[in-house]
Amino acid sequence: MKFNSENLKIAVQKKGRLAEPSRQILKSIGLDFEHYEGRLFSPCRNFPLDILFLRDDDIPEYVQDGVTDLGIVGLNVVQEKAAQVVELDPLGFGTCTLSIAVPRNSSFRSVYDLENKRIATSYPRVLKRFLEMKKIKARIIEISGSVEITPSLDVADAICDLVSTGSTLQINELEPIEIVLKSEAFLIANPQSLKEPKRRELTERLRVRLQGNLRARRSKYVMMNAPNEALEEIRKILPGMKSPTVMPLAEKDMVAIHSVVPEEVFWDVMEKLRKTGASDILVVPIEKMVTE
Ligand code: PRT
Ligand code: ZN
Repeated sequence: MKFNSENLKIAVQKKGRLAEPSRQILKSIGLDFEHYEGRLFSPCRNFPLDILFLRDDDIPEYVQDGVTDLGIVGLNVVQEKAAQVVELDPLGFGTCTLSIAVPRNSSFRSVYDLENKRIATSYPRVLKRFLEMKKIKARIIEISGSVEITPSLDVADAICDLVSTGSTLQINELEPIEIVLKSEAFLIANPQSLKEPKRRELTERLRVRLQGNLRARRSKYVMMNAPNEALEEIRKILPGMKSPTVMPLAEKDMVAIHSVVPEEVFWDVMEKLRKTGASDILVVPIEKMVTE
């Protein structure tokens, strides 16, 4: 297998939390590539793209140095490495927060109570910046793993670690008191590569596809029947998007209305629609969505 220098290159996590969803999102935008354990590199069969499988910690630097044009990695890692890369798009997976947590039985209530205390973390740079911003002087203890056990070992008074479900904190009798960073997987790019017309064009093609997928995932396709006279009101309720599709029904004075509704306002819109007399509301997931 040969590395093709003409091809665009993207680095994704080899093994870990972001590995499967990263490969999944690339497959979902129609890229055809092989993957099996131990493989470090895969060319796409149907797009001029090579995929490199790396440790997530190395991805920001590889992208910064131009070894790859693009990367998929948690924002937390990008910020901690302070790499010179462009944060292009959030990808909607790997969501977590980098949070400060304290022992549940401690007297610490806010981050200001941690003045002159010890905070253990694997994210010293991000934490340092945060504490400086808040003008809090605390000792940062850099730990590479199992940060959550440090308070019980009296190595630290508090921790600053990634949290998703919060169950790790709970098991260790810790409670979060402050969010330092909200993170999710990001598409990042090498700034130089974005300036080269050919590479930029390929990157944009990938981004359009990714956006199409993300938008689809964040929206639902809604179909309903409604009395003719409710149409105006329904139009006002259906948010943004293009105007809805309206079709006459066999039943007199009734129409079928189809529209796309963003996930975040979905229930709100549903409740309002029902009040207008809309009935037989059917909601289906959207697989892809390309607008403009
Ligand atoms: O081997 P490599 O260096 O590539 O991987 P890694 O072990 O450094 O990272 P990995 O695979 O654990 O995580 C990769 C990325 O996933 C992180 O950089 C984050 O961007 C993202 N992510 C999302 C998380 C979590 N959620 C998460 N919960 N990374 C780690 N965790 C930890 C958390 O700190 C806790 O210890 O998982 C544990 C369970 O969390 P709770 O809150 O669900 O209990
Ligand atoms: Zn890592």
